[in-house]
Formats: sequence, structure tokens, C-alpha cells
Amino acid sequence: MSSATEETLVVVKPDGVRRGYVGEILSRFERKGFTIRQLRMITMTKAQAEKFYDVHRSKPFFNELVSFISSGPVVGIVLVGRDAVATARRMVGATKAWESEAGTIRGDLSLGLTDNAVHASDSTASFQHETKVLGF
Ligand code: 3AN
Repeated sequence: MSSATEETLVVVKPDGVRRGYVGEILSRFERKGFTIRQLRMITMTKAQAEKFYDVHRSKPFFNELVSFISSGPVVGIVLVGRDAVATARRMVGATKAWESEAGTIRGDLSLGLTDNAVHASDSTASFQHETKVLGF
């Protein structure tokens, strides 16, 4: 495992934007010490959402996921910092937000699954794919 400086992508999902958590979520990453390299609000088309979640294409929840993520604006944030992919994932917390630890973003702000407030890339390859799909 590397502790080198790297980039990751965090996406505040439509539920996080609707509930007014963009500032709260950004602030957590800033306080941690990450640098914000790029930031933009995007409403994904269905085609973009399908590409974004391509790895989940065969999952039973794929259609739900695609329609949810394209249901309203999201905020994409490219962060830079030490071990950014793994560190951001720890800060985001478990996928099932009701099970995620207090102190994590999902643990503190969500009870959802599809609507679990935030997405963070799970690898540098995913980061590259996701930022390309979102037009960063
Ligand atoms: P994470 O975002 O924690 O990496 P993944 O990559 O396993 O989770 O799943 C991608 C997204 O798909 C999750 N953020 C969640 O919104 C949704 N998801 C995962 N599992 C399910 C499920 N069983 N039912 C509905 N949605 C799911």
C-alpha cells in the first residue's frame, strides 16, 4: 500500500445535494487536509450514468442506481492528498449507510443505500474512468 500523494473523485449524490450537505461534505475533506483540485456541479444524462456505473451493469440494482444518480445535480470533487483513494473511502464509510460507523460521512448523514449521500472512487483506475465520464 502506497502513501504517496494521489487523486480521487468524490461525488455528492443527488440526495446529498438536495439535503444541503455539499458544504458539510466539502468541509470534511478540507479539514482532513485534502486539496480541492477541481469541482463542478453536473446533472448526469442517463447515458453518462450508465457509463459511470458500468462495473455494476450486471447487478440487479443497476437501473435503480442509474435513475437515482441522474435524478438531479451532483457535485464532483477531485481531491489530492496522501493515499487519497483509500483515505476518502474510509471517510465515506460503509455502503449501507445505516451500518456505517459514526464519524464517517454516511454514518453521520445518511440511512440510505442507493441514496447514501456520497460516492468515492475505489481505485485509481475507477478515478480515471469516472472523471473521464463526468468530463473533468
Ligand atoms: P460504494 O459506493 O460503497 O463503493 P458499491 O461500489 O458497491 O458501493 O456500489 C455502488 C453504489 O451502488 C453504492 N454507492 C450504492 O448506492 C449502490 N448499491 C450497492 N449495493 C446496492 C444494493 N444492494 N441495492 C441498491 N443499491 C446498491
